[in-house]
Amino acid sequence: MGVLVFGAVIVMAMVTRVASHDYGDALTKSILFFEGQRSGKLPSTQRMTWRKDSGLQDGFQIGKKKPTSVVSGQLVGASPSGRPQLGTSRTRSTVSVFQRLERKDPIEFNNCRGDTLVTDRGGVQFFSKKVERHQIACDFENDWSETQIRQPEFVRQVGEGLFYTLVDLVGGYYDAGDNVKFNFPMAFSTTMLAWSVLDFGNFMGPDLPHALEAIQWATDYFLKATSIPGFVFVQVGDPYGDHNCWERPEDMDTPRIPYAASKQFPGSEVSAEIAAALAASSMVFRSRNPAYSARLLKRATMVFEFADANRGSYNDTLGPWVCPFYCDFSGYEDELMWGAAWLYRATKEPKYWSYVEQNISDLEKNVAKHTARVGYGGGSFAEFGWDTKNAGINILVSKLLLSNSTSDAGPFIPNADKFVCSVLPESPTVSVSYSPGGLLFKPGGSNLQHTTALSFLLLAYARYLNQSNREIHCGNVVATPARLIQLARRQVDYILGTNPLNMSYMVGYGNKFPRKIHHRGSSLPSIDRYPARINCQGGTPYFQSNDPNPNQLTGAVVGGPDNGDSYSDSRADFVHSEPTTYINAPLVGLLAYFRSYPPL
Ligand SMILES: [Ca+2]
Repeated sequence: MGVLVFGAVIVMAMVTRVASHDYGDALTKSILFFEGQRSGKLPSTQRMTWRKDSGLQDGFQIGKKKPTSVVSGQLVGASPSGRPQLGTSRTRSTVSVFQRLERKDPIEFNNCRGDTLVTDRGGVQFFSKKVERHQIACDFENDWSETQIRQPEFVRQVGEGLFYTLVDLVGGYYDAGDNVKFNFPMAFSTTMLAWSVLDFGNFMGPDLPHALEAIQWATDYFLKATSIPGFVFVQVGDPYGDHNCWERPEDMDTPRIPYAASKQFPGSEVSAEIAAALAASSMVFRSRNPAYSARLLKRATMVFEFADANRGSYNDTLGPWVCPFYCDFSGYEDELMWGAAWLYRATKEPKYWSYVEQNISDLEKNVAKHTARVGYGGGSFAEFGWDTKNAGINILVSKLLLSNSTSDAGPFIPNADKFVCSVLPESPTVSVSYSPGGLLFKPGGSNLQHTTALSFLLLAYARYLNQSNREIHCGNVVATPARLIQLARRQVDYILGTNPLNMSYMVGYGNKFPRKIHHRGSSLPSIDRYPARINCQGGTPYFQSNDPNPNQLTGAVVGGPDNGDSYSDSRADFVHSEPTTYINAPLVGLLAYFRSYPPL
């Protein structure tokens, strides 16, 4: 009898294992993906070995180095002649929104040592008449940790917001299937990786060290991007030049223009998001590497102060260089609050709590104002992504409030509850949609970014609610923490293959997954296989090929199926077939939790 019961238990356990996904395998792969997106000098520990060093001159040289002794100079920051077109579609495009000035001849200037430097041709196509010779100094080791930020004399502005400098911007991540380093979504992805480790790091097992590496790969870069007082580098690479080529990152010869926010040309959203990433990451490293953690936190406070004191959107100061690529449609106020909320969590300093408390009432108003300009509206309670942080702010602050049982909770917990009620399919106030197969959908491209980000918030909030024995009422519908977790798991399972097509949307997970993802490095032969250079147009046949990508970008999660659960696996269909760091970053936390809590 005892043997029979034991046998039955084994059979049941086997059935459960077969029905469940291998979340541990998916977790490993979801983190491995970030190695495929690395820019810079790859370490000896690199596991995705078909990728090689790239962008090693970022910040030092605009384009391909000329075969002379002349060193290339730098162009940093730009104020476009035209206003950004906020009505532009949110999908990414290669259509220029303003007239560029073609300039083929080099521009000369002097560096601090008196050397004459010259830019490569084409590196400054948009300021042909405004450039003048000037002197720059060499003090780039200065750190924001100095008590007083002095006006930097070593980065001088000329013309329409044009700066020259030499600064190390090697490292960081390519955001998606191209080779531009967009710091705004990179910072959001970093914040979400850090939140994943803070809440779910205990469930990551042997993958935790890799998750920490993934975070540090970004924070090392952000320390460089904020190393000059009064400047925050927001992007490296001319997006038009980059998107017009289909090149491996290792072969890049498009203009690697660094763009910066400054006092005169603010970029509060990207600066505040970098501050959030640094603050959240400082908590991750607090016990593991106290000195590094302290450095991150100190920089976070300085960068936040810069973002708040010099308010403005990089949409307006960098215009067509950031829009329509990563245009901050929702305004910068949400990033300032998000940054302050993370700084409060990291420092416990009352001034950050006051900032959050005092500005929360304006947040919804501000977002409504900005979103009205671009034609998408509605409540912002269900908005969470690289553009809009509202739902994330409310959930993050609710954790602090629920654990401290503070008397004056403000609107945060009601707002967080509204978020849940806007996502739950059975809620009378649901504002997202679901495909027939059960996948969460929101308007815009790259849908799985919404699915993973909102599912992360559901899971995080469910655990905070559990700790305080709360449940949510959406009209007459009761939402328990268990229901929130169930919905989050349903979304993760869909991504991993529990869907009408029975296909995984994570490359390398399961047997059926996207083979022709929109990703330059993955779709071109690797350097190992084809060492000769493939130039800008040389990649076109690979882009147009019907063959599967030769290099597997393991762990990459693509934009996903359409709202009818169909997927065409087309390289050209970037809305559905392109992976991004901000799809994966929240998924890391989700997979870690489900790895430890498989379905009962
Ligand atoms: Ca925003």
